[in-house]
Amino acid sequence: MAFTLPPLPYDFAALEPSIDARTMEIHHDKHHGGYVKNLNAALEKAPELQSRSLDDLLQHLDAVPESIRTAVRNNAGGHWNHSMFWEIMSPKGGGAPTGKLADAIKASFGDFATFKTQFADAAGKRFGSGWAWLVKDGSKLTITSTPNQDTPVMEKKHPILGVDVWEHAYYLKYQNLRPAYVEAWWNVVNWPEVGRRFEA
Ligand code: MN3
Repeated sequence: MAFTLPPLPYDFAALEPSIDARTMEIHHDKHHGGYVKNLNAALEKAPELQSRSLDDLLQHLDAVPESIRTAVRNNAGGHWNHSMFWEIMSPKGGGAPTGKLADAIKASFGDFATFKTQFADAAGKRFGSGWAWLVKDGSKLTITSTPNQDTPVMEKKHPILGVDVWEHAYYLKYQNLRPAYVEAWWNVVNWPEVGRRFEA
């Protein structure tokens, strides 16, 4: 069965002013839509893989024929990463995590402010296009980053929060000012959803 583009769980303008409506529209419809379309096109050349889940494809890229492996890596990664990205943002976002997630952040980083500084640092230092991640590792949390559309899922890890630092995620509003985008992005982080993913 072909992969499909999930609808945004809110309007394009819902994350204003942190993320502008035009960026959200292009990002979801054109960029994420493109990953889904290109993933399906690549898998037409390997029908035996079409029933695999996204996680399964990403965790076993060595089982993908070499002729389409890069296309599957980039586009399955892009589909996975963006599907989570829309969910971990909300017009009612921002603030701080609570419950078990808050406890885990404290245990892993000392306090929430230190976590935010380290996460923003990982986002800022990712050279070129990519993502910064908060990854669940047992009861611990770690911060990492990946280039392009690579995802911690490829290493069988469990990302619970990620920020897209491709220029397409912020250039219309923030131009080259990635740190300003990341600073504003905290205002739309959907902590209850991140907490749900942590406890899943
Ligand atoms: Mn993107």
